[in-house]
Amino acid sequence: MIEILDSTLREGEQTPYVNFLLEEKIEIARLLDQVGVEMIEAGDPSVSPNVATAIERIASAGLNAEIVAHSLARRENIRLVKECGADRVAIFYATSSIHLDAKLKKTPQQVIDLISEMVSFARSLGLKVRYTPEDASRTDFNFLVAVCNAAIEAGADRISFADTVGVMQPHWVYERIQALRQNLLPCKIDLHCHNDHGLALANAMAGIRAGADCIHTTVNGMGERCGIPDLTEVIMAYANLEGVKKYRLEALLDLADYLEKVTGFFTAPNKPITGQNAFTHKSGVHTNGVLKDPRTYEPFEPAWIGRDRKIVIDKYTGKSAVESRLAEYGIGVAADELEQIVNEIKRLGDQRKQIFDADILEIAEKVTGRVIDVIPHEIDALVMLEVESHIYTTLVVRRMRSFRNVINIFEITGEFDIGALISVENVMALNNLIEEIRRIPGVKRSETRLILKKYPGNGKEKTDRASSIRDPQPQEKLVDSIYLFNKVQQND
Ligand code: HCA
Ligand code: CU
Repeated sequence: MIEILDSTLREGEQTPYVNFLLEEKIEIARLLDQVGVEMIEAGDPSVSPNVATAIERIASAGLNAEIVAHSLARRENIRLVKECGADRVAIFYATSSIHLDAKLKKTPQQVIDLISEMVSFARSLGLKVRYTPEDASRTDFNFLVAVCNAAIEAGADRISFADTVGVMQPHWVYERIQALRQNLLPCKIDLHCHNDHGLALANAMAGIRAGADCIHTTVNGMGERCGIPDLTEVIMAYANLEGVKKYRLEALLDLADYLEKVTGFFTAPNKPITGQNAFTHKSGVHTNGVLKDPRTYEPFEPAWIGRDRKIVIDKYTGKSAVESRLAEYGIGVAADELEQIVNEIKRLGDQRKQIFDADILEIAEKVTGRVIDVIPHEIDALVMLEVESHIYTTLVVRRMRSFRNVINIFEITGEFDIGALISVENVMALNNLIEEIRRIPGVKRSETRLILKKYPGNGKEKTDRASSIRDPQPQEKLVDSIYLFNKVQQND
């Protein structure tokens, strides 16, 4: 049975430009504990007072997970770990000749002596000890065995096999872990696999197959450079492919969202499981299959992880998807009408137009000649925000970008500082999103306008949307198409 050590608070905070606040760390630890990970690596207390305090607070929070603190192989650092109240110290010290020659200037025997001494010292303080041979994957095998066995003899009960620069392959990890198992004294083996070649999760799974015990993860796969395996992917891969059901799935989405929100580190839409497109179907063939039986194009029920299936209507869409979308509104159309509606959708799609439910209803109205008097499920709205004068507008923009339903954000001139185009499934979701937006620190006032209809304008956008977000052009106008709005909410 696998174990998980989540290192969002240590490896994850080594993600470029990511730093957590104290309260954020405590919230992350709490959510990780809800998921049921066996160990939480809470940080290295020598990094900064914030890190040390966070470890202290997390260690005394009464969580079920074992609290691990990272440490260099130095007495004063190990003592700090003890003072923070962590259950375990993870002492790391590189073992590859590249690191020994270039960075540490130590001989193999000096390393063995130092590790024995530091592990014994940590044990004398009453700490459990993991020893990490950093860059283990590029370390001479016999030396690796010697130094790990020295650590185990001195009292370490875990070894973390670190593929520090992500150069392993699954078959290779399998052989190496099997060989380690045969040569190491009794201990648990952790796998710390970096994702530099996109193989981190595959490598970790191969290592577990070969007899290792534990996988290191971070939320959203954060970490130095390309990070390490994503917590949700590890849990879902083991749940679905290996039948491991011991972790609680409910908090996983919250964790992924929360991390995006507080770090501004956004995951790609095609990211497995938590990515925006993970359960969205587009081509006619796929949507037709999914509407008949979702198993045709889904590896598992999205509801298992609290997500919804989505079907995109655009030029790839077939008749069955459009028919089913209209049926959701209680609208039935004749076969020839359906064909005309689909053709019109394809025509619009060819113009690269994004098609909302409001468009489909309008097309259906034109084609059938009947009045269709229903409210679209998908609601688009413009949210305008005024920001407190002492707060940088971009800070609020960054928060806004972390919400899944925010399509576009603009810094603007005039009465409001920010305008955002949002798209949600229903009125309740709209209310919730507005509530969340209003809670963003620095937001003074918000005003929301529902979009009833939208029309393509005659002009062309000067920049693509993504680049206008990254690099706002003051002369860009908030609205690039004409909208008719209806004011729904105003607050101070
Ligand atoms: C690093 C250290 C480490 C340690 C892994 C571990 C690595 O280089 O920052 O202690 O299990 O990747 O080797 O993260
Ligand atoms: Cu690492």
